[in-house]
Amino acid sequence: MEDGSRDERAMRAAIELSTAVRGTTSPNPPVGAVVLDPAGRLVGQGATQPPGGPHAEVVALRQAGERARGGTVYVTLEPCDHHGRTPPCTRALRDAGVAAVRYAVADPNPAAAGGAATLRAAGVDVRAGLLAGEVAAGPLRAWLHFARTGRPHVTWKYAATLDGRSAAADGTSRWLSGAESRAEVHRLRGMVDAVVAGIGTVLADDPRLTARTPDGALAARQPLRVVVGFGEVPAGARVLDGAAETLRVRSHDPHAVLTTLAERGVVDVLLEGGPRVAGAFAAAGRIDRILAYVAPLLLGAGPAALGEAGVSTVTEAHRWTVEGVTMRGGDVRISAVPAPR
Ligand code: AOF
Ligand code: ZN
Repeated sequence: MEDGSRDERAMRAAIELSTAVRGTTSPNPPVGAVVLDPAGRLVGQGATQPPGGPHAEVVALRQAGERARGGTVYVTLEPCDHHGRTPPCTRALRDAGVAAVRYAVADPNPAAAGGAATLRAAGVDVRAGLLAGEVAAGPLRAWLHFARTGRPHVTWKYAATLDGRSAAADGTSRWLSGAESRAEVHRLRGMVDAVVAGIGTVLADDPRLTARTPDGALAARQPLRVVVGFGEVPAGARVLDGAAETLRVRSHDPHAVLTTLAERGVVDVLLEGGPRVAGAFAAAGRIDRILAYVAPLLLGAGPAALGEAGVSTVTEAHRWTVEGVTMRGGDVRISAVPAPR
């Protein structure tokens, strides 16, 4: 077997394992690991367990047992070198007698970093950077942002028509985007730590903000539902249906909202509007990614997805870079990140 493709295949398996535990590990990163024996056979797989539980490498090494000796471990994050809630993964790797470690991205957490150097000093063949771009833009994106800034990563998701409207003149907005877009948004809700909406949206649309399967059943994992802004949530509102935990944050201020969420260990946030809250987050520079679902409809009247965001002339526009455009059924999905300044 050619080594490059074997390496990539093993790291892709680790990425899949990490993606599957997204939303269950915060404030720790969702990490994936696989172990190949000296003959290149897959002998162990693992992903980060909820906080306090073992890290990905430890889960994978336990599965591999003696078969890990002389083998290679592929892991999406540099193995930790610290004794946190669990012993260092560098020690587990040495004790297992692995010959080589391939990891994707370095650990930016100063307390845990240094794993590569420690393993090299112990005679392990260590290489960094395998599929680093995919990991940094994918499963570890939110956590890397959190580790570097101390703030949760915010994805603002919205749906709009071709003429840029997110509701009709009478306020109706249900079923703007197609089934495939909606299914994707539900999968996303099942992967993030929290879904945030403003009280205005709760009053106008009565959303549930839960993750559901296409047939309407609740997904196995639910995000924390967060309603921000002043005013009372009516007792019969669907966000209070008990299907998931709901947190009230009596503030519109993005800094206050994100500080409250960070204190609860929330790393990955999906912001679902409405226009007022989205505008406040945009004005404060607290949107880290936009996911726009543009549906091939025209309304000719009705509000836009984004409200007042501190822009009065075009030179003050917030500038974004499109990182991907894909079709979702008949809709266009645009993913964008803040333009470099
Ligand atoms: C790894 N493998 O699967 C994860 C790592 O409190 P602890 O002991 O669980 O340590 C948390 C830190 O360890 C976290 O901030 C990050 O730097 C690293 N996470 N490291 O080798 C893993 N989840
Ligand atoms: Zn570790």
